[in-house]
Amino acid sequence: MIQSDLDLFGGQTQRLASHTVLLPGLVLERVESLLDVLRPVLRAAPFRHMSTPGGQAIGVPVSNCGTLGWISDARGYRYTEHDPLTGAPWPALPALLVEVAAQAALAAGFEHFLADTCLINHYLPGTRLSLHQDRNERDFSQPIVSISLGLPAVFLLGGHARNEATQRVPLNHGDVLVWGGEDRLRFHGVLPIKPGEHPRMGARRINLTLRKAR
Ligand code: MD3
Ligand code: FE
Repeated sequence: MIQSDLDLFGGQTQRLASHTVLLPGLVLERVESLLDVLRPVLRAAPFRHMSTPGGQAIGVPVSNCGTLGWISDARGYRYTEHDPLTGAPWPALPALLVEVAAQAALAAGFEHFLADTCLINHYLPGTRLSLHQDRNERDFSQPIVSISLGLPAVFLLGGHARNEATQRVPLNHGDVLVWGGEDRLRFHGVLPIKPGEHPRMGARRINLTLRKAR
């Protein structure tokens, strides 16, 4: 996609850090198609709560699709080939998600991005995601692509140490965020979602993160 296409149904591309790019509204016209491919995935692998290795509940229910899925339990944070809830392989990663991820990555300057997993996060009003790094993927030179659907969120973009200052970045329905390179291991989180009702998604936010885990 070229810049002028982006402007037709999204806002201006915003560079938030050297290798972090916000593509406002990039998937707005493909939301229905995205929801169509997510429905069967979530039927086969429903959202579920996970706990940290220390035994604390994680506030954001998750699911996955792809050859691997991210999980957390007493044994740690990791990727598995099977859904621990059903024992079945994770549902296949829909081609549409792979395509959108590659397109967004390219628009952010990362060529040939081939996602093999999608982590699906479910937020209700009041849900937050505390500051963390994403370190379970094998190759940190690969970018991550995040798609936001539903209620708006304020995303916290930190530095390479937990105590560094954070930028607050609003993320809205249809926005896509891509980060990689030297930003890949930045600390990040999500402030508590404000109460509200999204006209298409209701009182929830769904975030898709497309990754190459292996
Ligand atoms: C990281 N999800 O699943 S994605 C996660 O909105 C996760 O559900 C959040 O963090 C969510 O691990 C945030 C967005 C994001 C954006 C830019 C980043 C994460 C980033 C820049 C650097 C590092
Ligand atoms: Fe993360």
